[in-house]
Amino acid sequence: MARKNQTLGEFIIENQSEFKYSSGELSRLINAIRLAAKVVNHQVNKAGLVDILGEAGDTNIQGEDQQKLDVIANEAFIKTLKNREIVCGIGSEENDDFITVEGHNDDHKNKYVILMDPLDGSSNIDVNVSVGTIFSIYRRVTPSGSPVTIEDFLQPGRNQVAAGYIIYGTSTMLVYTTGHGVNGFTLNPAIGTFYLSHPNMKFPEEGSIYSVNEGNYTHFPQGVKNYIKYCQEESGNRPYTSRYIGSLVSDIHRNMIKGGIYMYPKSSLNAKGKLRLLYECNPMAFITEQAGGKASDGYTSILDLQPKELHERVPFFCGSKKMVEKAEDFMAKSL
Ligand code: AHM
Ligand code: MG
Repeated sequence: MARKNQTLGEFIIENQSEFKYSSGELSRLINAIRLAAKVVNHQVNKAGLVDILGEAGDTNIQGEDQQKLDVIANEAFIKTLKNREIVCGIGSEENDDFITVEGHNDDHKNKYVILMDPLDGSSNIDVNVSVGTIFSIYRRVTPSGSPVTIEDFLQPGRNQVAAGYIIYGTSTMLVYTTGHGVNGFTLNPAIGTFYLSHPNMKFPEEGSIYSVNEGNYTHFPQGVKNYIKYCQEESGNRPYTSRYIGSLVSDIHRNMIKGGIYMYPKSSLNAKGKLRLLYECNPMAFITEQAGGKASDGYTSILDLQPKELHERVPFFCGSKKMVEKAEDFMAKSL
C-alpha cells in the first residue's frame, strides 16, 4: 500500500511483489534510475552557476571540453546503468544505435532493456525552464545468454513493464508506473531523498487545457485545425485554456494534475510529427493509460503501434480520456 511521505526506497521494497517477475532485478533498476536522477538534478540545478551551458565540443575558459547538459545526462544514466550491470541493453535518444551491456561474467543474462530520453526539452535549458528525463523498460524477447538485438528494443509499448519520467522543475519529481497505477515522488534536496507526494495519480477524465504549438497551425491536418477551433469555441466549459511550455514532461505532468490534452500532430513541416515513439511517446502513453488517460496517434492507440526503427517519430495526442477521444473524432471526420 502506498503511504504518503514514504521514501521511494521504502516504496520500491514494499511493492516489489507486485512486479510480474519478482526477482528484484526491476527494483534494482528503478533504484539505479533514482540515483542517476539525483546526479542529473544536481547538474541541472547548478547549470546557471558553472560553465556547462556551451555547445558540446566547445572549450571553456579552463581549456576543458564543455558538454551540454543533455550529453551529461546521457552519460550519467548510461554510466549508472552499466556500472550496476542490471540491464542487457540501453537505447537512448542521444545515441544512433543501442548499447549492449554484457552483464556479470559477460554472460548476457540480464533481463531488461531500457530506452530513454535523458534530457527532453533541451532547448529550454538555456532559459531556465523545466526539463525532464523519460524512460521505458521492457523484458528482452531474444533468448537470455546472447547479446541483445534490435528486436529487443522494437517492441510495442504494450509490452512495457515500467515507465516513468523525472521532472527537473520548481521541485524535482520522479513519477513512474510498473503497471499498477502511477505514483509521484518529490525530492527533498536537503537530504537527497525522494518522498511519495502524489500517490495514485489520475488524469481527470475531462479537462480544460490544450497544449500544442499553435505556431504550426497552418501546417496541421484539417482534423487538428478543427479540433483546435472547437477548443476555442464559446460553449459549456469552452473556450479551453491554452498552455504550452514546449517541454513534453512538464506539459504532460501539468495536464495529468489539472486535466488537459497534449498534441504534437504531423504537419506539412514534419510528416510524422516530431516526438519519438520509443523514447517519448510509448513511456508517456503507458503512464497516461495507467493514470486513466488516453494516448493515440490520432487514430490508433500509441501502445499498439509496432515500432520499425529505433528513432521512429509518430504524431502524439495524449491526456484526459474524453479530450483525446474528441480529438480522434475530429481526425476521423476529416479523413
Ligand atoms: P527534444 O527531444 O529535441 O528536446 O524535443 C522534444 C520536445 C518536447 O519536449 C516538446 O514538447 C517539443 O519538443 C516541442 O517542440 P516544438 O518546439 O516544435 O513545439
Ligand atoms: Mg526528446
